[in-house]
Amino acid sequence: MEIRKFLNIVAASALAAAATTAGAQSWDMPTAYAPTNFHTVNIERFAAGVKDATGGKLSLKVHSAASLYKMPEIKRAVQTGQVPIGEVLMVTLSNENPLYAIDGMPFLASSYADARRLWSVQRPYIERLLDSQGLKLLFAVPWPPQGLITGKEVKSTADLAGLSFRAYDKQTSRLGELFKARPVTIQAAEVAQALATGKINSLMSSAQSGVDYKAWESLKYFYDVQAWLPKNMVIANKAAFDSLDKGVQAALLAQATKAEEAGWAASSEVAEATKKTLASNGMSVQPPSPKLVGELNALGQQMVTEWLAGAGPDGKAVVEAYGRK
Ligand code: PCA
Repeated sequence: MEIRKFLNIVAASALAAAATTAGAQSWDMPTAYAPTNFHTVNIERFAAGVKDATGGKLSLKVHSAASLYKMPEIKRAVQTGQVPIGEVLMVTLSNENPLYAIDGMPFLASSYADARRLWSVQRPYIERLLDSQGLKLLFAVPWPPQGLITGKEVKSTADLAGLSFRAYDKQTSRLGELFKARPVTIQAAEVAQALATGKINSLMSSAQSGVDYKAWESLKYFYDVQAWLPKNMVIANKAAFDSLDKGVQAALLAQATKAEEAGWAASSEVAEATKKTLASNGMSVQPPSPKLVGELNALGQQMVTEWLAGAGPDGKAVVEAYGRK
C-alpha cells in the first residue's frame, strides 16, 4: 500500500478513536502550505484559539506542507470524513463549479478592498455549494496580489511565449495558454523543486509564495502586477461539526470569524514584507510596464467573458452584484 494512503487510514482511525473518547476531541487538519507561510501561521493561531476557547474540548492538529494530504485531495478527504477539517485553495475547485473560479479572474478584483467586496458577494453562494456537499465553510483568507515571476526581463506578454509557465488551477493554465507559454500544473509543495530542476521558468503567484519557493535561487524578476487575490478556505465536515457540543460549535465559529479578520490583515502586511524579502535576496521587484498592464488587462477581460459564458445565472448574478469594471 502506498505510504500516504496508509497514513491516511491511520489518521482516519485516529479520528474515529478521538471522536469516541468522551469529552475532548482532537481533529487532524491537513493544509498544503509551508509552516512559515502566513496562512499556516494564521491557522496555527486559529487552532490555539479554538483550544483555548473550548477549554481543551476541541483541539486541531495542523499538518502543513501537504504532509497528510496533497492539496487537491483535501476537499474530498474532508467531504468523506477521512478528516474533519482542512484548508483548500478555492480556485482549484472550478471544475466542480465556476463560482469557485471567480477570485482567480485577472483584474476582476485586484485590491484588498475589491477582494473583500467580491468575497461578500461570493460567500453565500460558496456556503450554499459547500453545504449541499455536507461541508461547512469556516473562513477564507486571500493570498497577496498575484505577480509575475520570471527569469528574463518581460516588457510585454510576447516575452512570455515559449516559457515553461507553472499553473495552479484551470485559470492560470488558461492564462499560460493565452501567453503562448507552456503551462504545467504543479502543486505549491513541489514548486521549489520544479524551479531548481528547470522544469519551469515562470509563474504567477504572490510575493509570499515567491519567498516560500526561494524564487531568487533560479529566477530574477518579480513584476508587481497585482492581478488577482485567490483565497484559501477552511472547511469542516458538517457531520463532524454537528457532533460537537453546542458550546464548542459556537466557540469554533467565533474563532473562525476572528481568524478570517486576522488573516486578511496578515495578508496585506506580508504582501509588502515579502516583496522586500524578494528584493533583499537579489530579485528585481518592479512595477509592470504600461504595455504589459494593458495586455494583461485585455486577457483578463477575455477570461471573464469566457468564464461568464459557462458560469450560469449564479455566476452572472455574482458579477452583476459585484460590478464589472
Ligand atoms: N500562492 C499559491 C496560490 C496563490 C499564491 O499566491 C501557489 O503558488 O500555489
